[in-house]
Amino acid sequence: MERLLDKITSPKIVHDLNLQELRILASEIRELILSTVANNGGHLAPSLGTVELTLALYSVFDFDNDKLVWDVGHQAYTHKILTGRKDTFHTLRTKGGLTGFPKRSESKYDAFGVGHSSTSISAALGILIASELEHKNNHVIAVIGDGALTGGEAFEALNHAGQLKKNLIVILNDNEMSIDKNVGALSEYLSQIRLAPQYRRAKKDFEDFVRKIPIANIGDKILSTANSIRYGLKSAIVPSAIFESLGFTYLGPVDGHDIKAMQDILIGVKDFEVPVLIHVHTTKGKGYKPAEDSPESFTVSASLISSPAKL
Ligand SMILES: Cc1ncc(C[n+]2csc(CCOP(=O)(O)OP(=O)(O)O)c2C)c(N)n1
Repeated sequence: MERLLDKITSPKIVHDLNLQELRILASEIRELILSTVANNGGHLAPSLGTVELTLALYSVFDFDNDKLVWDVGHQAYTHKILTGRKDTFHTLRTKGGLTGFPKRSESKYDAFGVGHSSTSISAALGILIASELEHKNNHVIAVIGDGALTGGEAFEALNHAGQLKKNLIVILNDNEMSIDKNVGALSEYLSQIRLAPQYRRAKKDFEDFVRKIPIANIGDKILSTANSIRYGLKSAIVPSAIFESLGFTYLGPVDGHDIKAMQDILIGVKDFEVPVLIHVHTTKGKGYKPAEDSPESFTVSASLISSPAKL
């Protein structure tokens, strides 16, 4: 039976796929990544985590004009597969074959050569400024992991972008992991943001409950007291503070395996006139249980040859 993947002879074809087809394509891509890494080794968990994110990006943007910049680059296997390299993907990381990272001489879709972490926002901003000087009307997107975001160069670029007020789109691929579990103040901050939707739900449940208290106005009085407490609580877990202070519009967190949710946000930010940061929450190793359970073992270059039965 012909796979959907066989029809992807150009990234533009992704535009014509409906949601169900995109989900089928996601599982075909996962199979290709797994079978290739089983033979050649590679960075499995980071790339399994970005399959849906990459498909959402390719379904919304036109990367013949728009530019996509990956950080570190070890999560870009789906990007390679969609951009004319699916038939040579079996040569990944072999002599004369495809490289494990985006490389400009390998494809016009590899906007920036990577390997070094924390460079994507800076590179994307440079590309955006250059595009404007050339009067090109294209979108520029940086995808950066929560680990790479802790690098100083990433903050220099956020600082610069916030001041320039251009439509730079930064996607924070937050899987709570660097090579191992992420640590530090920024990591703690991001986990507070991820908790924020639960906080919002809890707040609504509380308000509904109090309003149902039958004595006239008592419910409202409790609510106004609760509101002052809530503002204190909110400043402790307000989702967007750091990024908004740097001049970015913050959106999220969004489920990075929900293609539709990401498409909706990406379409929405296309014509923003300010930089935007979309916080995407993903599972490292998604779809391959051993990699989900111990993503650190599959973040560094790993071969599955020793455990083919798991495939
Ligand atoms: C300057 C630099 N330091 C260290 C590394 C090694 N390194 C490769 S991947 C990685 C973790 C990146 O974590 P994250 O950005 O969260 O991406 P994830 O693997 O979780 O998708 C690190 C530190 C590197 N590539 N460059």
